[in-house]
Amino acid sequence: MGQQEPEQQPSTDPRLPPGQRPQRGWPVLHYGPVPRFKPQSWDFQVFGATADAEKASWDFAAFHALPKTTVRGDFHCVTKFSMLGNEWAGVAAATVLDLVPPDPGVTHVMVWAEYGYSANLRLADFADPATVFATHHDGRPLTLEHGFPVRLVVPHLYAWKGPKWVRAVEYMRADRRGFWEERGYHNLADPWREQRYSYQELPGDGPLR
Ligand SMILES: Nc1nc2c(c(=O)[nH]1)N[C@H]1C(S)=C(S)[C@@H](COP(=O)(O)O)O[C@H]1N2
Ligand SMILES: [Mo]
Repeated sequence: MGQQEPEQQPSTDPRLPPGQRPQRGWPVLHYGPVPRFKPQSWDFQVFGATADAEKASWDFAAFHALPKTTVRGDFHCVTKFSMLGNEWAGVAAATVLDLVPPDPGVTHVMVWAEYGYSANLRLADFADPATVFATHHDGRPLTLEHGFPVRLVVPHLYAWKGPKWVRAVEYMRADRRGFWEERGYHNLADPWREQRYSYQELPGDGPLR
């Protein structure tokens, strides 16, 4: 460690979780390359423990015909910047749960993106009314770098729980770690509890590693 963090002005904005600072502009942050969008082969799948044991899938047109919602939410990156007061439009995760009901034993979901990026969520976090498969930010379509055509946004959790370039949702009867959760990030990711790293996990916060 050695080096001290520079002293920071305490921010009084009540929307800022501990250790976060407000960010102007919108940085692009992800692991790996930006995937190409191929409209002909693009689909959005729901698989795993669905109520009828069938996989569901929407092509690009069908996905865009789903009922839309708009939510306001903050965006907290674990690297400590927060973007406050975003407007996200898209398909509510709750709508996906309505259209493709999970088996009653489902407790968690894995949200899958291009190139195998994934993030696991408790069913209650996924079902939150503000959790949205966003196609638009502040009235404008997402750019490729920010996840076009669809990214997940879970405003009450750190932003790594929101995969860009989403392709699938897997319903699960037990918890399993996603991409960053396997690489040292906290399984639950609540910014208000500063759940940044897996070494902070308490018994029951995540599956055994
Ligand atoms: N597919 C994919 N989604 C991802 C990531 C990634 O590496 N790959 N990084 C996450 C992290 S850590 C953050 S902070 C946000 C950043 O989103 P932005 O680039 O739109 O700011 O995307 C999240 N979604
Ligand atoms: Mo992040």
